Amino acid sequence: MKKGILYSYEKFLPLTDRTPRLSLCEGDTPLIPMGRLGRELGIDLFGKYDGLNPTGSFKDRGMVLAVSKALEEGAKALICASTGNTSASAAAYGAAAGIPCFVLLPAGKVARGKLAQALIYGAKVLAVRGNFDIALELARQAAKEKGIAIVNSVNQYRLYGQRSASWEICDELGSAPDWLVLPVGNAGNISAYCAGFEFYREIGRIEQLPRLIGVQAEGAAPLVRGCEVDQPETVATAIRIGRPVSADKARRAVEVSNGQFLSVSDDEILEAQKTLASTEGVFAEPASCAPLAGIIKLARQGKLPRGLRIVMVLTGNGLKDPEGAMLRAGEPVEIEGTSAALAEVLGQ
Ligand code: AN7
Repeated sequence: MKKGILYSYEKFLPLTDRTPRLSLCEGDTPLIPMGRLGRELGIDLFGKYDGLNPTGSFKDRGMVLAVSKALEEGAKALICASTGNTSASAAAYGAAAGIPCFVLLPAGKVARGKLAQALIYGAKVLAVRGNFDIALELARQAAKEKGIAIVNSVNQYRLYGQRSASWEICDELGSAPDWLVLPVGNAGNISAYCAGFEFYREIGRIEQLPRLIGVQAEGAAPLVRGCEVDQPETVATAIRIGRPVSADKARRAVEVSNGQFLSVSDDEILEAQKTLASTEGVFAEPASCAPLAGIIKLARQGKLPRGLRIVMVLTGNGLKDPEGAMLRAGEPVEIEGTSAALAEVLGQ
């Protein structure tokens, strides 16, 4: 059987006979039981490790469909703005599809690994002097004027493909979790999860929606604050977004699922990243650790009911942003190349 979400969820996606079936074998990512952290927090905790997708983030789920549909519609080029992961994914699928890809990034604010990806996949990479929100505005205008396919989440197929993550979770657990906790930047993913769960409820695969808990970084928390943020700032550069395109859909997702938005500080994010890696052996990028930071914060406030089954979405791989991780990881211990020096450190 061929792999990738256009195969595994063919029936649930808007495909036609003329849609090319691109695949980099995206999706089917592990749902990792996190027993040590779960016991500490008094919950049944899982991490949906979407950092194991082909380009290292959940974006591949939507990109494979968006690029396949763009090909079906005769597109000759792709364009997107990105905080990093969308550009890596667009560049990879553009390469696989054999069409050029233009990406607009906020200059100096994209993790090195993501930048390396977009470049090596052969995209035309433009560093825009301005933040993501400005870059997206430029990309939308250019797409309209030049007739290039935009593959940001304003492209409906992106969110459609991203629904696949919610289906995988339900298929594996046999039901919906009690809570689903995920980072929120441009607010597309939380909207996609909601639509995915609603669809599964409609066709009788699950009985009720999980509570959707959207976690933002304090310096880029328009949905928590209820107003746009002109100069978003956070160490979690993936979610350094002040004007989320899917804000309305995300608000609705939280409302219908009886969920909530909350924010965590950069310090809490980096601490959660270290905790996740050193307690469970899973390395996720800073934005992807906002959910764990949020869960820990709720536990400290006495707002985390015991015994819940909670899935947190680990949206991106930690290897994308070594500099972010090194802020908390510390430095190696340097020793002389002698067995005496080693023995001293080992203490035996
Ligand atoms: C690791 O790549 O917006 O709320 O341009 O890379 O759906 O935006 C990335 C977002 C969470 C937030 N985690 O998801 C981009 C971009 C990671 C991310 C998000 C992003 P949305």
